[in-house]
Amino acid sequence: MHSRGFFSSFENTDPPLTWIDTTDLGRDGTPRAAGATLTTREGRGPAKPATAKPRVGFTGLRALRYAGSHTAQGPGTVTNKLFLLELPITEHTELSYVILPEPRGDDLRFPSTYVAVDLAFSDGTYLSDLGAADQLGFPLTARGQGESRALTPNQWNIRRVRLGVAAGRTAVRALLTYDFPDGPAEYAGWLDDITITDRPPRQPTRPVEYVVTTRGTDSTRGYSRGNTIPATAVPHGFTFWTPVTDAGAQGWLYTYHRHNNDQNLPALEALAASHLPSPWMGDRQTFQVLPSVAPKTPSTRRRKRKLTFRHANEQARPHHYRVRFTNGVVAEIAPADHAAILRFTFPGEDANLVFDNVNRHGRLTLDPGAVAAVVDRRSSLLPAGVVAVDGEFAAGDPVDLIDQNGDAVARGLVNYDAAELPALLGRSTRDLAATLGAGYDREVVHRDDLVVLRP
Ligand SMILES: [Ca+2]
Repeated sequence: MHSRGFFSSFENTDPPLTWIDTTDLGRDGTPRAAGATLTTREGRGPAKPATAKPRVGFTGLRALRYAGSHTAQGPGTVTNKLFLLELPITEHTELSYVILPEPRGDDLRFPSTYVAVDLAFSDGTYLSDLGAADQLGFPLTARGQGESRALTPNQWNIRRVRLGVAAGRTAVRALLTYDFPDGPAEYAGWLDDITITDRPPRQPTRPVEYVVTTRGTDSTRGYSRGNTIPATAVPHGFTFWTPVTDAGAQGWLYTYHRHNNDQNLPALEALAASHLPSPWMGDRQTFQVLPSVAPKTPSTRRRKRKLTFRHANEQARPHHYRVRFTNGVVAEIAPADHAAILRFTFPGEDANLVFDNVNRHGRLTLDPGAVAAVVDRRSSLLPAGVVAVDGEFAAGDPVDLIDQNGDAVARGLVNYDAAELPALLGRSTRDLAATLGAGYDREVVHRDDLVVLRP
């Protein structure tokens, strides 16, 4: 905690809970609980969230677990204290948090949503007494949040509340309250990223500034929250331009949270042109580019080249996409009617761009001798040097030539259909011509149709 604000994501580097499983005391010194219990402690995050990555927080690796039993018939309420604060509130102070209420059994009253963060002030008042409302206009009280029906169970929901109603007071405790009118019930969920900070209201001057294009991307095949991509595009433009978290996909190009890495960070594998009408329809044609600060020649492999970032460092607008990766590189996209302008800002001397596309047509794996022939001697690729064939392609299609580590070393136009090649592998052109006929002495990829990717 410092004087200018408060933040905890319940990570090892954040302020720890001041109190674990501890009921708040009222002004008269009695525990603020009636007919319900509540435990509040740090944990690993939800086990089976609908679209988020499981067993991590919304950010970071940890979150606050809340869980309790409502034993009374009719109303029950309980308030736990979480953090000790000493925080003056101004007209611009904002409280925010993310909350994931878990469904309990098949209880469609969703008692887990009747939960809200509250603040106790030094004058003995509570935020929940002051008529504060969340960003949707619903009361920021536990009862008001549940009755709003606006908290989606099993999803991370953000709640923002401007604290101007409490300006001039000093927050001394952060609290969590459950308040449900119709017990008995069981309830539980997760809380993360409690933030109290001065945030002057933003005043958008143009309609596009109201739009966040990543909205709708926290989707899976099983649960759509929009199934969108964060496209930058001009109205009726010829192409979309989008960041891509799975550069091997032609459907779900960008996943907001679920495919985060071990540190719960998202990563981009490309910035791409797209015509995607829907993830169920799939894209057609692709063009991908990604900056790299790898010294010498960067790896083209998706898992090696991808760059992590935080959504907080991502501005996703219809007219401008900008992300600052954790390695300091900044990538930006501004769309035009038939193309886009991309700008990359590198922190140091090593500055590369990796170009790629989603290639489902074919990959030929080369033995080391063939890699040397193609890369070092710029020779044509012959059947004898190919050890494996992957994918679907016809003669004339582009294919990737990869080494036995899986790295693409060249790309070229293949002279055979995929179905023809397996019978030819490892055999000399002379042998093939003798046994299969004159047409089979041709190269797999002619040197004139090759682009070497590795110098
Ligand atoms: Ca966290």
